[in-house]
Amino acid sequence: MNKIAFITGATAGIGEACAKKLATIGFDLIISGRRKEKLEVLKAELIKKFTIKVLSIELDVRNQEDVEKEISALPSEWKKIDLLLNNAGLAVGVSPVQKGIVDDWDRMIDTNVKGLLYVTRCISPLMAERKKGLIVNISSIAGKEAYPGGNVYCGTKHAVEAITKGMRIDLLPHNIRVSSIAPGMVETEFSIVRFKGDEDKAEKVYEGFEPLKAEDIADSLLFIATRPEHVSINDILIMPSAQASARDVNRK
Ligand code: NDP
Ligand code: 8X3
Repeated sequence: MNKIAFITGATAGIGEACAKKLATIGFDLIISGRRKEKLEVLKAELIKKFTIKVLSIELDVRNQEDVEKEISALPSEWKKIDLLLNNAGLAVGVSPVQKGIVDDWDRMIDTNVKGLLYVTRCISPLMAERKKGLIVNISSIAGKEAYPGGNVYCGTKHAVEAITKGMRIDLLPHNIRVSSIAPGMVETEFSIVRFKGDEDKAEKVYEGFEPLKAEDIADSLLFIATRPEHVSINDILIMPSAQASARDVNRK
């Protein structure tokens, strides 16, 4: 077996780009997400292009029982996970807090915070047993700043930042490196999801400037994953050149 990476949210955007990038350096991949058809399409593409093994797991990270069941049911050779990419996540809505939709809040907290924890709880002991591993959490500029209507999404990503720091301390004796990548605006399905399928609203987010591409984030992951074992890249903040902060975007 090659090195193995487990990716959450590999059906689109950053997760999909990271799967493709890790394939170029010979990782065998466990790709997961809720949309089974998308996983199968990606798996077929990866197997066709690269000489790697790919396992796809239909998984909603919010379901703690399923997360535990699926990871403990992995064949033993697939349990030797070298890299966990905690990427699955979403923003839902931009309502100010006084008009917030509780179901949207729950989806964000359950996915971005609790889902990340459920997966980490199952995979980090496997890494600890082998005394090696790398965990990369996808944070956001929203984990460093707050912006209007960002309230709960920013809260979840601030939580990811704090959890990343805590994980790094707890996993230190087990020789497990923990990194975070915090992107500014990346054009993916993110805004379509945030605006609940309203593609016009989603397009406007990226109007008048060049946003990051999912591949740019995959390049950051590649850099982290290819450092020698004595080097830990703790934190990458990566922004479009036209974006100086969560709110400052130079639109033409
Ligand atoms: P996309 O919407 O393109 O992709 C999100 C991925 O997360 C999909 O594969 C989706 O798969 C998966 N996902 C969502 N909910 C769940 C769930 N409950 N269980 C399992 N998988 C889930 O967005 P991005 O690629 O942009 O987002 C990836 C990460 O990057 C997120 O954590 C996001 O917060 C973060 N980020 C994004 C930025 C951006 O501007 N795009 C900037 C900063 C951070 P499926 O629907 O099949 O389950
Ligand atoms: C996604 C980027 O600016 O919408 O995390 O919060 S932003």
